[in-house]
Amino acid sequence: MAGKPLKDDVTDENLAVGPPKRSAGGLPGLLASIPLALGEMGPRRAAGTLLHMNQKDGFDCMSCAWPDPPHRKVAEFCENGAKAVAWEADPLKVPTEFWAGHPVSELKERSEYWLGQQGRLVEPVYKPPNSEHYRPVSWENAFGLIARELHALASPDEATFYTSGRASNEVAFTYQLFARAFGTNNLPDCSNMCHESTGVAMTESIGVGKSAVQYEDFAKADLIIIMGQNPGTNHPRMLTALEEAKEAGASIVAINPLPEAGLINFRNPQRPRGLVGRGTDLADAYLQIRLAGDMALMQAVAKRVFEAEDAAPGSVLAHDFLAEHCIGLEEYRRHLSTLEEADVLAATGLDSAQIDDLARRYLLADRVIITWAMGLTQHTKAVDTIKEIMNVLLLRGNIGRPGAGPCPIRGHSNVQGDRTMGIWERMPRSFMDRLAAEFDFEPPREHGCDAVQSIQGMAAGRIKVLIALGGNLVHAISDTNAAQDAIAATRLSVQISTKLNRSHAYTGAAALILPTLGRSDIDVQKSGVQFVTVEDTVCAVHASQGRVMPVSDKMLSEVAIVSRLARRVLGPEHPIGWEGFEENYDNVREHISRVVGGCADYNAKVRRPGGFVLPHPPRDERRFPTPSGKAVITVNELATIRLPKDRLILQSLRSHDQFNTTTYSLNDRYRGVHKGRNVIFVNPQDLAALHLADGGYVDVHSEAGDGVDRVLRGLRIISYPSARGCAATYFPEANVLVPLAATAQGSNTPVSKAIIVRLEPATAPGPG
Ligand SMILES: Nc1nc2c(c(=O)[nH]1)N[C@H]1C(S)=C(S)[C@@H](COP(=O)(O)OP(=O)(O)OC[C@H]3O[C@@H](n4cnc5c(=O)[nH]c(N)nc54)[C@H](O)[C@@H]3O)O[C@H]1N2
Ligand SMILES: Nc1nc2c(c(=O)[nH]1)N[C@H]1C(S)=C(S)[C@@H](COP(=O)(O)OP(=O)(O)OC[C@H]3O[C@@H](n4cnc5c(=O)[nH]c(N)nc54)[C@H](O)[C@@H]3O)O[C@H]1N2
Ligand code: SF4
Ligand SMILES: [Mo]
Repeated sequence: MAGKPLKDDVTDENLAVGPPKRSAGGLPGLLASIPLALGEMGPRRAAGTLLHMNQKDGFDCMSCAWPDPPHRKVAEFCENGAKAVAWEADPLKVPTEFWAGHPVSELKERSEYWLGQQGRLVEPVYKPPNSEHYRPVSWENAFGLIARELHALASPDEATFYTSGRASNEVAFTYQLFARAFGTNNLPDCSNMCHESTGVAMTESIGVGKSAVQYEDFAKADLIIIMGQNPGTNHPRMLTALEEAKEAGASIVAINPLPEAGLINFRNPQRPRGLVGRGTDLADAYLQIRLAGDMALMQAVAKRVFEAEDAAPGSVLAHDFLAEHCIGLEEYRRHLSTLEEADVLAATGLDSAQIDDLARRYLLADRVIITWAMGLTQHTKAVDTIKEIMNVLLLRGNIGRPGAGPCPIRGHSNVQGDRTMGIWERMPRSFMDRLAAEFDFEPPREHGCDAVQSIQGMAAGRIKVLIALGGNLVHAISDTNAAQDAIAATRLSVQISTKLNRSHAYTGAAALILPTLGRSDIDVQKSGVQFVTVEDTVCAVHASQGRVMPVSDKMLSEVAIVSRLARRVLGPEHPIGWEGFEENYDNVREHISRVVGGCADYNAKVRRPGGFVLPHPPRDERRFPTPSGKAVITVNELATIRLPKDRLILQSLRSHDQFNTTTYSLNDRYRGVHKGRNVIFVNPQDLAALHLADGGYVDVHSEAGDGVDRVLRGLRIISYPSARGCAATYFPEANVLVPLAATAQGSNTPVSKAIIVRLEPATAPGPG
């Protein structure tokens, strides 16, 4: 067996808990990334890889969707970007003997950490029905097996085609085209579990579901409000942009139930002062709001804006902007006049003075940016909450001018691009019309299934084949046990993956794993070395070219896999030029330039250093492509979660050393947790009220009211200064607690941040 010895599976026996940090970055951040990269890749591979990351001629960091600054430094990556590339560029390969030695029954018992440590997947493998073992299979046979199952379906809608947001624009376009040429719009993606609420809300409010802010706007803002987001861990280089904004005079307000280190203070590892000094204090005000309290907070701010206008008529609202560009102002004003401060205080857990202060800052600022991520999108009322953010911004014209606007910060590095390319179960008619014209076929017009609906479809026997372009659906979706059963009921599950995860253990009756090149790998096709393109969270599109020698020549690129699969399934005579797609990705991009809005001249524009920025009518020209042609100020009924006695609201979130379902290590440095993940963070006053104590162990039961006892056992309690009544634990483990049907209204996103739970002393105390 080649490579380093296998690391043992992980346990929580060495769990160590210290106080939470009050600063992010600095020397520990810098030092944390380097040994990891060296350890996984070795010094030569590590240096060659890291220095190409996020450079104009290199590859885009595969981790988060934060943009690259216009002027790049030599080392343009962060600690978590380094971890992501070290994980992907791992020279260790899963050896052929692995499959005979490890039945799926055993893989099911392994942690994500262990699975990820087995190295890169390098050969296609097949698990036949009624077998516990995968075995190597040729690429040709693998495609043949998939074609056979797809052809056996009574309708194309009996298959679902999942995508995770690391896929490039080129493969995303090819994949959606394949699914639609096959005949289905079942194109669920990770976005369904992520920023779907953002897309729905912003499209209704302003006609575009993406950030109206660009990188340069941060340094021009007077006020930046960061809601429901932990950038110190999940978008680390955003802290550099915030530091620059701060130096240019912006004030920053953080709204978060947890005191997150990265929002409090930043020690920029690229500056001497950041390495040895005390860094930059970021948040000028920190509102430790209750989970799901944000809608009430935004309404309370808006109400104060109206009161200020009443006190000084004509001087507070953006009257010209509102008259020319918006509808709904008067209904909104009337609606807010009935808002009760007591309800706001109950929902937010804040006091009036804190809200007055936020409103005062908002009114003093000429240019305001509001950013958000999963803390807002994964709630029952997520869509309405985000529409309230849009309302607040519209009242003072904070959109379509420098230094101002809504700025949802997306998750996966290319999740936004995948949507632009057509990965969506509900693409608009205009896209489908262009697709039909370009390829001379009639794509299906009925909307397809999203991620939750796909699992429900599998459980009900309506969906029989799952194909997944990356990701780890079974562990990322809510209701883990139900999801496992649903996938087990399918005839075939196919995972196109770089590394092992639980979706390779919890499979359909038959299963295939197709190993693929990652973002950092050099990709050579018939026409030569290829590059791909990606879109970041601020709509900037640019090229990404792998720089690392692939560990095996048996892996195929994602574009090659999807093109070959399409040819095999649709037949060699199929009129779409799949073969050409694989030979030269320019051929895919030619089609993109004609089908995807804003992408004319795509091949030329993505070859410019730094790429280009997609058009965004509200941002560029204050044009709002809604049905009325105006930005819509919306009326949303306030809903407050009323907690039954002795219950808590639980959110599930990311540790510092994980990427979604991938665990890099068991540490969560900023929250003071080392060598363990089975923990629950609870406010000390809540602990006292519940007669529980720090260091004890609890079973966490979720109270969905549907008669199912969903429980996560043996979590170690950490007394933690979270907002009252609001606890936290890690995703993906927490997914066992979230019923599949518990989703956000309007977006169907699982409510991963608002699970009502009961804590009981652990039935089997200690690490379980
Ligand atoms: N290193 C690393 N980077 C990542 C990822 C990763 O796993 N690891 N994942 C990527 C992906 S796909 C995504 S979507 C993003 C996720 O980025 P984040 O949204 O930052 O991720 P979470 O860890 O879910 O953190 C949610 C934050 O919102 C707060 N919060 C929770 N509920 C509420 C609420 O009701 N109101 C308010 N105001 N705050 C709330 C939590 O306390 C926490 O600080 O990160 C991306 N980047
Ligand atoms: N409870 C709870 N659940 C959540 C969330 C939460 O906050 N709480 N967050 C949700 C969010 S925001 C998201 S985005 C989803 C994430 O859901 P997914 O995107 O499905 O999950 P990931 O863990 O990002 O997928 C990781 C896997 O992708 C594969 N992979 C990595 N790189 C590549 C590549 O280049 N190509 C291919 N083909 N495969 C690759 C690897 O095999 C790896 O194991 O989870 C959601 N689920
Ligand atoms: S901020 Fe995100 S995209 Fe940038 S280097 Fe860090 S992890 Fe990668
Ligand atoms: Mo995400």
